[in-house]
Amino acid sequence: IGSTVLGYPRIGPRRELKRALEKYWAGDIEAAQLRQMARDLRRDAWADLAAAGLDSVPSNTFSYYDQVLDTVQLFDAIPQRYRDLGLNGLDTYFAMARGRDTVPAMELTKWFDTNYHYLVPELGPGTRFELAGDKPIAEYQDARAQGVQTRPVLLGPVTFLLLAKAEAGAAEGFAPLELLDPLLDRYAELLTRLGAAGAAWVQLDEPAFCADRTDGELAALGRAYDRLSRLPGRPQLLVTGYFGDFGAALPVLAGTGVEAIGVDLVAGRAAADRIPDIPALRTKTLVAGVIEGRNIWRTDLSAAAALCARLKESVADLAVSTSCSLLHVPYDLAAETSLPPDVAARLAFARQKVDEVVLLGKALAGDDPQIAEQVATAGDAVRSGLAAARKDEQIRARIAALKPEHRLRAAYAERAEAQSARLGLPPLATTTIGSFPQTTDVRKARADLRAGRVDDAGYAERMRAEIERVVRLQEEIGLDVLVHGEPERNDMVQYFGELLDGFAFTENGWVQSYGSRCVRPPILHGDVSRPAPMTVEWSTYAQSLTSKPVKGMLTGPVTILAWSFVRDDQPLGATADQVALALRDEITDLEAAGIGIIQVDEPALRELLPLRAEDRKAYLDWAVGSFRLATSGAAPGTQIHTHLCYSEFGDVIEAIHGLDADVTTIEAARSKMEVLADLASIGYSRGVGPGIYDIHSPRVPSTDEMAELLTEAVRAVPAERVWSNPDCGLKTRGYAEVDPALRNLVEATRRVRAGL
Ligand code: THG
Ligand code: ZN
Repeated sequence: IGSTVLGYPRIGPRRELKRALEKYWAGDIEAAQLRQMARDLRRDAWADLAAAGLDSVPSNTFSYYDQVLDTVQLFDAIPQRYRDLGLNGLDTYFAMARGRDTVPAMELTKWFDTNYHYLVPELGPGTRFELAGDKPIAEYQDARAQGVQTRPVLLGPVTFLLLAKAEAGAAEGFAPLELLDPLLDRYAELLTRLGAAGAAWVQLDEPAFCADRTDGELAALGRAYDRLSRLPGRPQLLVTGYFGDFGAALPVLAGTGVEAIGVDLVAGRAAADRIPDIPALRTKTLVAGVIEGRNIWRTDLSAAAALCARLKESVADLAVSTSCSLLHVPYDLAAETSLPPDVAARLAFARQKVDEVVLLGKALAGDDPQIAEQVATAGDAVRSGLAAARKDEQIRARIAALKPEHRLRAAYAERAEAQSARLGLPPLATTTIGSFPQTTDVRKARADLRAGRVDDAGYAERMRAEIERVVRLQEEIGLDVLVHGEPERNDMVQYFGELLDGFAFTENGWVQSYGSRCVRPPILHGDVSRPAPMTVEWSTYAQSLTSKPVKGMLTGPVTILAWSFVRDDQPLGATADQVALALRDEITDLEAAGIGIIQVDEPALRELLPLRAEDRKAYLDWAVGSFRLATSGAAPGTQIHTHLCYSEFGDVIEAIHGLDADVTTIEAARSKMEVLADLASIGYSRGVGPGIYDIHSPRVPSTDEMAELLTEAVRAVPAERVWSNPDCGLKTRGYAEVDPALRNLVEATRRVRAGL
């Protein structure tokens, strides 16, 4: 295999695929034009990777939406409700991804601990897999016609089944893994066809095995690859595990007939020490993932070369690779023109990581002194770049002086009394999560500021007008706790990053989040501090307009880290504490300006939870600790809220209690208030706002429906502690939906209140 990468970005260096997809969905271009655009993007990527000097170029890493959804379609595991639409293949695919008419989309969820989201396959005892498509074969052939011999990448069969859920109505106890044998029949068919088409290698991704797995699941992995490796006429097989330590999967795979195993030696560094102790690996190729695939720092190539040289002794052959697919980093540093030079000098995006892999591969293949020199220079550059990183002695001194009481508020009973006296809110107080719809006007005002078409004063004027409109609307609707609506914010992390020292921003550093949607994560490159208040002006303006309490809105330290590219030269917890101190100062300023309720959002708390249980306590300790550091400076009479979303919270329910917020609002509308029982089971005794209106759908919920959910909530939790709110921010919705939905919410609350 030599030198390779496990995957490459596909949205297009200038988000060409995003634009083409959105045009196609809007009916502005034909399918043929979309396909042409996609083909051009794939061809450009192959040509680039081959020209860069990779020994093995991956293919089938392109997707119109998601690689898991591709696998659903490839093996014809399309849920019946989408077949019934009677659409062609491409439109059936998009119907599964986005919904169509009255048929909602398939469930979207986090891809392991990344900010990428995949569509969850739905399988049942009656699912019949067929090799219905030829995408991997067609892409292989297309690359070959272009003169590039590629290695098709497939989602592995066991991970595919482990990521799937049982379809609605499947027999109790049915687990998708029961379908392994029939699925392997189809993988065998596909591998045979790829072999016949000329593919020398195929990559099968099994990242599910970097999380804890049962003995039965490990046995299934062994059985799967034992079987596939016995297939006559097949290509050679590379099986990869990433986002952590491949753990027990490593000896299991080494015991099968696969030729190569790819390990993540960045997130799963500890695996390196066990490799020499696995005798069966001596006959295998180790694809050493030493170039980090999900962060953007240059690699210390001297250290990586030393590690590879050592591991080479224990295996038949060693190939150099990225730790995971490069899908999770932006395309090309060369597209950036405004990064501070000292920060840019420390960075490697996807294209630069390819160069690192190639150089390292050459260094390991021979003893060219010039190559060795380049590797040594790269290592020196990383070390001197780190030495020159932004340092803030003041913030370091504050961190060093922290004591346990800095993470401790007054007792909840005392706080509850002080807050109730100050705020005087009714039971089932109504509020929203913070953002209001981002109108074209608001977006245009921000764009005008960026382009210099409006000055700071003119911009502030437009923002104040919007805030006033949103405050008046909330008063008229009759909400109890108001928000300013966040018109000034692009993204809830980017906004704060732009106002803090220690962050840098890209112009084109887009990373796919799901489908056509991308994020542009800020780069947290040095010590973090807050040069000036960040939100006080907007919140106090809103408060000046009304006698109702206005909630201040901040993003918590864990979420700021989760949605940024973060320095890797100190523990995440140390960086989180620096961010927390900046937020703590912001809260002090908001309090001084008269804001009595402050929400610190942590939607990504669950996202960074380590894949392996043994690592979770350490994570939750620093995550909860940083949130408490941010919020514990608040006076007892200041009500701290937090908001969580995007996931199942069962695994972190105790940590939610540990945050010690006065009120937690949480996604619950879709899960029918189940989260309340979870909270009750651990003795959660603070305020809770179980979202009673699912904002992820354009549907306007009726008063009856919301009253029913609220009634259910007050059955589980005393009414004085229950809040009435939507389940997430409203920025992705339009007023046509938000206006009636909030009116229904207020009406439903009045009704339930009256019956208390
Ligand atoms: N911010 C960040 N990460 C996130 C979310 C977020 N990860 C989880 C979740 N929310 C992902 N959801 C989205 C939702 C919408 C968009 C991206 C991720 C989105 N992006 C715009 C696009 O692609 O057109 C670009 C936004 C922009 O112009 O800045 O709509 O909220 N960091
Ligand atoms: Zn939310």
